[in-house]
Amino acid sequence: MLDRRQVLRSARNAGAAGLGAGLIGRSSLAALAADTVTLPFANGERSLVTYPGKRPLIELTARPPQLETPFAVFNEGIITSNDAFFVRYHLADIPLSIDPDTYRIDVKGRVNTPLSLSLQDLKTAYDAIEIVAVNQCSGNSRGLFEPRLAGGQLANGAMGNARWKGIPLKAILDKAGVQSSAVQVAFNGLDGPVVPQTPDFMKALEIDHARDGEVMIAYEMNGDDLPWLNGFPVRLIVPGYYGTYWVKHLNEITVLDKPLDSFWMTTAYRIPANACACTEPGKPASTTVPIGRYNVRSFLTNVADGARVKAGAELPLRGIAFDGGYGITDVAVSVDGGASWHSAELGENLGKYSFREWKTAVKLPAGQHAILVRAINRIGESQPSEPLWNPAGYMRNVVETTRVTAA
Ligand SMILES: Nc1nc2c(c(=O)[nH]1)N[C@H]1C(S)=C(S)[C@@H](COP(=O)(O)O)O[C@H]1N2
Ligand SMILES: [Mo]
Repeated sequence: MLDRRQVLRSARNAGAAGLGAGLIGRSSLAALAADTVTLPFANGERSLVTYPGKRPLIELTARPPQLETPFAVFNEGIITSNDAFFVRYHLADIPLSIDPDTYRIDVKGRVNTPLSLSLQDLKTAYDAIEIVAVNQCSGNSRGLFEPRLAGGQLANGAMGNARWKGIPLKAILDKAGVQSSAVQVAFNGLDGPVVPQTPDFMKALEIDHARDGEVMIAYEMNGDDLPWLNGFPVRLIVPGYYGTYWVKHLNEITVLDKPLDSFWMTTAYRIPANACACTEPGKPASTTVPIGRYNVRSFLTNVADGARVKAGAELPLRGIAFDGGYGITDVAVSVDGGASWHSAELGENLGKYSFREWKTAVKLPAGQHAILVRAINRIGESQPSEPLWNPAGYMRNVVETTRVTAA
């Protein structure tokens, strides 16, 4: 199944031969483009860099590579191209060479029959499924928080929407036979810390979630192999849930009879345990829970903040909206500061985990205007008009405002 052509194709995706040599540092791996961009917050100057298999993307860090998608990409369509998809890693020891022929995923722990699956097994012994789903980092838009806080200073480009093909995690767990003592399933990938003091990146899902039939092990993204930096050759897809659970270069699945005791579950990626997942700015949360589903977000993609538009003329507006898997039912636009809203037309429905396109048009008289966009999902959740705050800078979803001058 995995023939030479495919292997070559994945090598090409990953930047041809010599991956190892190339992936070591920015100086050798990423061609530094002359271009820079300035994200809309203090210290927002960034380089655009080109990694193997990627077009120029916004560099957050070089070691490990962390790349943000330039926002204009989201106006190209509701599927985010593989070469434009953002990249997030925690640990600098990322895999530099992977042999698809010997790659194995171990399934172990509280199972009746431990498994060691090859890519060939995954692709041939199980029925494939496809889901279009948004992958969004918990800290997407963190740089826009006020007061500012620590962590990757991202604008709105740490998200993307792709068609994932793979097999349901449930199929593998059923094959292995989950024991009745199971409470969680833990996931580990090939990357690791540079120093042993740093905790390895591991995540876990509750056993019922892991077996819901939608959580999947993906080996294709938008009809091609996964890009190297997005988890080649396989990653976990957790539809509707923040990217932190979407473990890349997945090679270990462990069924646990007690909750995973990992820094990345017990300390990091936790949100205040209240309805808004928020605290008073600057204040810690008294109790926290692991981050879960996406809240509702919507963006205008065809008009940039600060744009000049023609006064009195029809101004077409379009953009994207998504949520944690209930599905977007309405997107509305306001040009009077939120006093009145009018609903946009929704585009093709690629499923409840996908970006949903929206379109409408407005006419603006000469002067300064603010275009507000707000979405609502099937269970009536929407977006706050004032930003919420939490100590880790997660889950930003304020109603977005785009300022334009009509003349
Ligand atoms: N192996 C591995 N998987 C990982 C991570 C990581 O550091 N290592 N980071 C997670 C986080 S926090 C996010 S947001 C997503 C980002 O996916 P991407 O890099 O494909 O965009 O990967 C997740 N999976
Ligand atoms: Mo993330």
